[in-house]
Amino acid sequence: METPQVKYLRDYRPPAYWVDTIDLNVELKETDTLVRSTLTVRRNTDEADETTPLILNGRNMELMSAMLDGNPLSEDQYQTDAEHLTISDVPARFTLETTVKIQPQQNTSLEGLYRSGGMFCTQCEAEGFRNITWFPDRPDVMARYSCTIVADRKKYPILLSNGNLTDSGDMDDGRHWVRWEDPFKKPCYLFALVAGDLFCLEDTFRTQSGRDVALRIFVEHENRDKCDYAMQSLRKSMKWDEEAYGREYDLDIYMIVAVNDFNMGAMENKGLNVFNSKYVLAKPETATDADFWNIERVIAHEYFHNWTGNRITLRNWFQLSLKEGLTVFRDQEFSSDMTSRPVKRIADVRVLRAYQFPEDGGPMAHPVRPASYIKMDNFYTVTVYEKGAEVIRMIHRLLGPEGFRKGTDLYFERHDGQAVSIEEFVGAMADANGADFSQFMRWYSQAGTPEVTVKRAYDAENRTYALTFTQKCPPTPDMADKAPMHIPVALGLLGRDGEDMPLQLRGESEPGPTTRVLELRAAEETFEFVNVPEAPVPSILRGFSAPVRLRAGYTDEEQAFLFACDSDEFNRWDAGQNLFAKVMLRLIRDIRVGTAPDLRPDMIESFRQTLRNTDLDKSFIAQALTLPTESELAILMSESGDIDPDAIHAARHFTVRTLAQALKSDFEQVFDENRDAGPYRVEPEAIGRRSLKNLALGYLGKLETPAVSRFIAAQFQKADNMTDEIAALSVLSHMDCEEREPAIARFYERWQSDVLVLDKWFALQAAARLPGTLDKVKALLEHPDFSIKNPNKVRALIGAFCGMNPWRFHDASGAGYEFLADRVIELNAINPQIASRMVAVLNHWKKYDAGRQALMKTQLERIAATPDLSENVYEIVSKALA
Ligand code: B3K
Ligand code: ZN
Repeated sequence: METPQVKYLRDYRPPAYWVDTIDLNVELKETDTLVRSTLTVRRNTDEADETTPLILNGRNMELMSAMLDGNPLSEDQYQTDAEHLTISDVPARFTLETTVKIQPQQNTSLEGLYRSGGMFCTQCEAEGFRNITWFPDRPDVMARYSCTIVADRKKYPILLSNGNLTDSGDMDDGRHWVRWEDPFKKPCYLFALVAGDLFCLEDTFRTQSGRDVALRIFVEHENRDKCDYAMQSLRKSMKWDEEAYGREYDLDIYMIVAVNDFNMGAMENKGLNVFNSKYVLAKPETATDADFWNIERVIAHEYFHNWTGNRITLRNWFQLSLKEGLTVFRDQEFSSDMTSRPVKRIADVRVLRAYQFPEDGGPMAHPVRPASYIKMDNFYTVTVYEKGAEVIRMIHRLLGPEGFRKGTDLYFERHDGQAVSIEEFVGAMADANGADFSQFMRWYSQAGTPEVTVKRAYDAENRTYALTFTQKCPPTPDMADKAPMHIPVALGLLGRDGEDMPLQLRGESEPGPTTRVLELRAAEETFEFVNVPEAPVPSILRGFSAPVRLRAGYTDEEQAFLFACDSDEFNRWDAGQNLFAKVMLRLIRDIRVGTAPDLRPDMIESFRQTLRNTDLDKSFIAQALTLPTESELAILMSESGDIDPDAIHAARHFTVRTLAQALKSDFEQVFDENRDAGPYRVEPEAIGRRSLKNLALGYLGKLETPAVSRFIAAQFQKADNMTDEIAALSVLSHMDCEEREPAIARFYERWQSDVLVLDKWFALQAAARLPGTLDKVKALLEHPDFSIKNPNKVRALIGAFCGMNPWRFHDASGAGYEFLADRVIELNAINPQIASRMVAVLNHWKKYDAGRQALMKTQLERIAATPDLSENVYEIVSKALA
């Protein structure tokens, strides 16, 4: 294998040739699909002259013919290699027509044109269009598209592409054709094509200016009863973007197609989104509250891309966060408005800390705008997406909602129809507000999670309170020394009565609001408050105002106090999590030295008070009483030594079980009080009740008595919705009881024809804490409903075992590691994107004890030595081993 080439941001040059229009003619067949493409090409005279060749990208295709301005190119007029078509002598303007033969039926990478079940579909982002035809496959080449699709009428009655349907007709050989024209210029990664026999749910949306847009959701016929929620979510998203950002939809038709085989969540192709069916299909019997919430979120995300990503797109792939960070921020705000703001914030920060912080501290650490990559697909990361959204959130916090809106208005006005970079976005924010973001830009270029330490000093005599902040960002593989960041810290001060104090900074004539945003810019800075009547407890980083690690030096008592009364719900939750984490880290220490673990009565009491607090939102209580997971504890443990998965599991298990024993009757009562009275509804109040009820069930399950397992099995039997059904079954799945196997079997019997529900069935068995789980997972690989070619199945079975079951995966024998490496090697040949996602679990191997390190390293080396290793896997593994 040749050493893969690294691409650098600093090497970016605009294209030598523009493509103004592309007309595609795609003849779909079971074998040998033909793609004819006609490009109108124009030299970019700023970059190129008559000596500059035209270089197009392409792979896995057979060139049948090429014509320049209508004249066939002879073989000496062009060269091809595995990835390029080079034409040396071209005029300043010309048309180029190429015809290629491709094999979508053999495409298991699910990039470019491929088959999913009985249909054809495409995925072009990031660089899949080059699997369809010869083209300058880069986002700064924006062209007008037209596309004629020809296919068998019976098998593929529905033929879709971007834009508007302008013509169609029948052929006398049983085929038909449809022509689509997209009036908006776009980069090729937004091209899409779908062909199949699909059911269509139709609706319309009237925009704020009074235009009617046809909304169509296409699914396999058997799923016709599972599209309503997705449609409702789409309508809500369209309305929200008009209200929150003044953004209206621009085409007369918006289409969503659900496919079963899909590498990620969904894709925002212009006017024709293609979705993983998991984020479209739902009804109460088959989808959980979390599924409904995710559908609404992903539908919104892809819709919002129409302005942030499609109309204004990326100059190059390094700018990915320009569309992804911004669009994630937008979908987070949308979800907050649709559900509960604090609960949504808690859920988002949980993800950030559990996945992004470790990424920032590991071998794949990269800035929100990466400076280099080997394979772009490896950079669709939590850093680019979630940390990118945090960076936008900080801009929003610094400017306030109105200033932020002024900034987005200017951004849309200035750059509509362009391919731009992050500077243009931040520049519009700065210009619209007269703000200075020059230091702030370091968030885009410095990787690593900054650590903010706080020292506090109360002066009783002068009634002043000083907070001294120091910040430092740990070195990452790409950069040793980091400059200080511009960090907004939202802060409140609580008096002994638990109330917020009015805040008056030195130099101010009167107190301001009870939450203030302090802006850190230097490595060390002190802020002094005056007229502070008593020593306060500070509530720092309210709402998680910056993606940093906070070291506030709280005592247990202070944390318990904040957990009981902070008016900022995020910090209230966070105080509880920190307290529980600290308690469990101490238990881990005790367990490792052989001291009998013990849980302090005040911790149990503080837990009980929150459980029974009727003033709090139930979803919030459920979040507050979900203890940090084993993975979260592993991250914390790694800050001061090697991760010990056995001790972590033992400590957490002990904590949950002790709480369950001490609060058994409270949990039983909470369970009873929160049963659903009426039919299932997807509404915040009902979701809150279910989450609290199922939280109680989870704790009760840890009692592991025959009475409890009978009770849980009965809940499983009785459940009339998937949220309750799967909650009960997953509690049972961890229990060594006689009800377990029959329940798992019954679930299969009931749902064997629903592929999405079966994903849950696979995942739950893979996540079971029981011994023998790895053998079960291996056996399930052979199950007729499992397929290694289907990414959802891979994530459900292999992903759940390796990612959600850390205790069993990190078994000291190394069997889990060997299992993962076998699967990665197998997937490498089938679907490199999924293989590289899976192998990333091993990125943190250096954080474990010497024994496990050696075992993981052996497997990484074995993967690295695999013949025909894809660039995707190579990049992850070589960085992990470096
Ligand atoms: N833009 C797509 C992700 C494409 C991933 C390509 N490997 C989904 C999204 O973020 O909306
Ligand atoms: Zn996106």
